[in-house]
Amino acid sequence: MSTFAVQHNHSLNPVVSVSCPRREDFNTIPDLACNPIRSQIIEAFFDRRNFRQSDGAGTVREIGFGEFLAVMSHFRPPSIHLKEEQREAIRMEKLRFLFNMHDTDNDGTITLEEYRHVVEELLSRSGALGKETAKGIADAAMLEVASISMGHMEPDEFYEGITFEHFNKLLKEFEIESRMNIRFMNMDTPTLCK
Ligand SMILES: [Ca+2]
Repeated sequence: MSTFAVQHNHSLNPVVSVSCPRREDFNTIPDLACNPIRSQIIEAFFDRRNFRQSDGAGTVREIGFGEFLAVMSHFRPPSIHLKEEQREAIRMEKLRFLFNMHDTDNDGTITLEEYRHVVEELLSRSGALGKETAKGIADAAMLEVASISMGHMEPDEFYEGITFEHFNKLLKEFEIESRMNIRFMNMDTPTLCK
């Protein structure tokens, strides 16, 4: 990735030269190649909703260093010294990030169509399952989500999709605040800075 070049001059003051990364730059990251939701992760970096300072929606073609850091900050592990309300705030922030990743049209609901798209992407990696199978799995999973979120539904009732409130409820047992993070271990500095 030749996106953010960091150099040091003789006085050890970092000189950061930045070129704005685009989607194609992220496609060249080897560690992302095998990630089943690679396209969603890449798209998240270009989604205005994840820039913190921005109240706009929609996507951008390229991002600056500030936006890159803002998106990366959603993956920071929580400190062990957090108060309960701080931990909850981080949890909600990470949940919102994940929710936005699936609610691609930003209408506040993950519809069956949006959910099918994610499941198809996930299963297409295996190569063994066709589109119809993926659709069947997504539909069955959505039906279960509907029954958890809504309880009893009348036969003529229609489940519009997963709202953020449902999403939070579905993942209440999952410690997203400590699980959704990127840890930089055994980092090869030259690789990062080339
Ligand atoms: Ca939506």
